[in-house]
Amino acid sequence: MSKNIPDMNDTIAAIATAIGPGGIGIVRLSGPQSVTIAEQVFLPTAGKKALPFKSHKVYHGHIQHKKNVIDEVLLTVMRAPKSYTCEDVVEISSHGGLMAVKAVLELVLGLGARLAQPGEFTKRAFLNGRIDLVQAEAVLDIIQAKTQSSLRVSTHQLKGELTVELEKIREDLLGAYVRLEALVNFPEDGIEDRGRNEIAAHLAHAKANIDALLAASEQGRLLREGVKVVLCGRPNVGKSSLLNVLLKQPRAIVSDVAGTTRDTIEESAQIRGIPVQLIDTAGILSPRDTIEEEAVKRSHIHMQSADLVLLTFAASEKLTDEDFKITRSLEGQNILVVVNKSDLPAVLADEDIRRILPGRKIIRVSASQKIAIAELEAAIEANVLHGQNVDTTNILLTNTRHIEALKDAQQDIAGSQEFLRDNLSLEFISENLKEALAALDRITGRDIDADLLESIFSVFCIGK
Ligand SMILES: Nc1nc2c(ncn2[C@@H]2O[C@H](COP(=O)(O)OP(=O)(O)OP(=O)(O)O)[C@@H](O)[C@H]2O)c(=O)[nH]1
Ligand SMILES: [Mg+2]
Repeated sequence: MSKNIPDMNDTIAAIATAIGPGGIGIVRLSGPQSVTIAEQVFLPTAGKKALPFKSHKVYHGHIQHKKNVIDEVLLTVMRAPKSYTCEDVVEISSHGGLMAVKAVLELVLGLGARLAQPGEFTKRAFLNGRIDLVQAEAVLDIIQAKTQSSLRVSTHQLKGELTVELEKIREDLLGAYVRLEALVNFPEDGIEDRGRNEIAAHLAHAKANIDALLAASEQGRLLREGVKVVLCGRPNVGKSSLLNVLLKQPRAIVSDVAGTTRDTIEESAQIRGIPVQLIDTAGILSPRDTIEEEAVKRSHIHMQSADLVLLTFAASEKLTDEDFKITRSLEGQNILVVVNKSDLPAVLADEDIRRILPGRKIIRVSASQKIAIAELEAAIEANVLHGQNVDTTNILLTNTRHIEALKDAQQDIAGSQEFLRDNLSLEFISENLKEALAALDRITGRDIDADLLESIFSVFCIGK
């Protein structure tokens, strides 16, 4: 395809399991030389009769180099095209831990295999036509999935369900295009009206399918990328205590000394299946030294980029100037008001808060007594999902790249529909349809340039 795409005739090798102590470690080879290389290093327990290795069979034996046994292993051969990459693949399962796996890898590299680039096995599966780009990206999403729900969505994508939906849209666009070309090339009196109606029907169908995919995509993106939730509030209201209960572990130091948290604390969590980056900030307003100045600066940076701010007050205290000041600094933000310490006698009324924060949802909780934490989690979920339920069976679109391309197609189709309504020349529509088709093909990888391919696979881990 291009200079950026490494040679497909090479045999590539990499450690496919996580590096570190573990039960087994796997070195994977793919390419025309993989079986030959395996034959040179692997001594089957069954002896010569094990040769030639049968496909999809597991062999017990030892990896040897110059008569030295490196490890006792299991070897699996998967011959082309029935393998992950559609090429001859060999997997050597040695004992886990760094040394054995590394020794096996070095040995096969010494015999002519080349160290695989990140994601190169999956890239080969794509370039050899076993999976499309959507499925290749789903592999990465599965590896990186942080919640059950995002894993479920990616598994659907890997099975090709998004591809099937995209194919339906493509068929409609092609249907419209073919009809259009016929009208342009064989203009006969009397059939133009019927032709235009057929094109309109195809376009409407394609657009409805795209609209449905995009409607669920916002939730899909959320499941994949997560949301940034920042805890704000003046010192001592219990921000760090809230962080700890939401994380379900004592991560931040909690004390009755105002100004306990001096640096921002970032942790990943799951709130009702949504991946969340939780950030606890320092409640400081008037920094006393350069460290506190830096803490305030960091808090502000996080606040600005937050998807949701949990603005925290203490039920046991009236609002103070500090509360007003913080509230003002959060103007324009998506805020959920949390009144903590609801186990103590209530001094702060909802009306007091509504006066400075009209129309915001207020949740009363107690971090230390774990009161109404489930309600707080539900309120966070409702806020970020805009009150909709996440139905993972509906979500097929999660990847920003796919969403953007589909939006392009949506626009092109809308343009075609407008031209059709205005009875404009069919050539205009033809151009728009071609663009829409190209946008779809960018998603599945039918039409993709080498640089984009490079950037997609470069974020994979080596060995996948
Ligand atoms: N009664 C009661 N006390 C609480 C509650 N939550 C936190 N506290 C106490 O309030 C004090 C301050 O809690 P922190 O979580 O450290 O407060 P913070 O907002 O992080 O404070 P800074 O880091 O100083 O800005 C501690 O003594 C906590 O034990 C609660 O729900 N009820
Ligand atoms: Mg704190």
